[in-house]
Amino acid sequence: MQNSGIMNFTVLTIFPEMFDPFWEHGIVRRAIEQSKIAVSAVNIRDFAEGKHRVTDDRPYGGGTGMIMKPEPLAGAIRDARTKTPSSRTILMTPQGQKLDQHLARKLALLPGLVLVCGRYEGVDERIGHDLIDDEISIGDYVLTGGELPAMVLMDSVTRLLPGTLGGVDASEEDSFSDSLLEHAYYTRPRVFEGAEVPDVLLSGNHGEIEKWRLESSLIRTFLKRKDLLENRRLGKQEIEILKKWCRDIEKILYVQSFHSADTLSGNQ
Ligand code: 4HQ
Repeated sequence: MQNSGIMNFTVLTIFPEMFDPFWEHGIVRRAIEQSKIAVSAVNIRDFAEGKHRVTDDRPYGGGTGMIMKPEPLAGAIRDARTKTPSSRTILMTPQGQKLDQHLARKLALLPGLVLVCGRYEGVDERIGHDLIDDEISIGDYVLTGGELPAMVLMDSVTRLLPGTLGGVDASEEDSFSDSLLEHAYYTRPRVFEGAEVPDVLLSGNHGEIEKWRLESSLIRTFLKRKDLLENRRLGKQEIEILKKWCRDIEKILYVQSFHSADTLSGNQ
């Protein structure tokens, strides 16, 4: 299912140094060290002409703000594509397809990504015509550049590559964590400021622990993100748990129904 080769990330940006701390920490750093990913941040300015190597210019038609000139970007994209011909070129923009776990999983199957990071008001429209394969957004808010979106994308993709999460099997991801919220987690101490860890987690009964975790995931998703449940194909066990809640709630309401005569007569 997964691509067994190395994932190649090439970022095109006028601020390549922004990526150094990202490459140098945590799971991304380890993925580079273990050759699960290869990374490079290329300065678009290196492809700009003239003494001042200008990458931006004023918009035709007037108005405030600056636009990224097409020639340096085109040069940078063509150079990156020549070096990694099987890569897909993605422009980070609020106009793109919204990044979610499903899209991250599809991207993790590709051999390489060239991520184009705009600055200023955006890039010249003509860049999109044949130099960009896809446009991706990380959400409906406006940032000052595509660098943080590119890091978000690479981070979400890197942790999906086989062997990058250290011990955790990436296929565990596929089963349900994409459309249910995580269950509650606890670590030592057993009692923290008077609050105890649920007994079942100390029981050593792995079947019961798995059941508790699924129920914890379901209740958290139900309370905080109903939309995720509504868009989900529920599993057999999940349906059983939801039905149990329904029965429990109906029992509570059934008992209440005996009080209704009192309530109607004004006797709360
Ligand atoms: N940008 N998701 C780059 C974003 C953005 C987003 C604004 C992209 C500025 C120049 N990119 N332009 N949200 O806000 O991807």
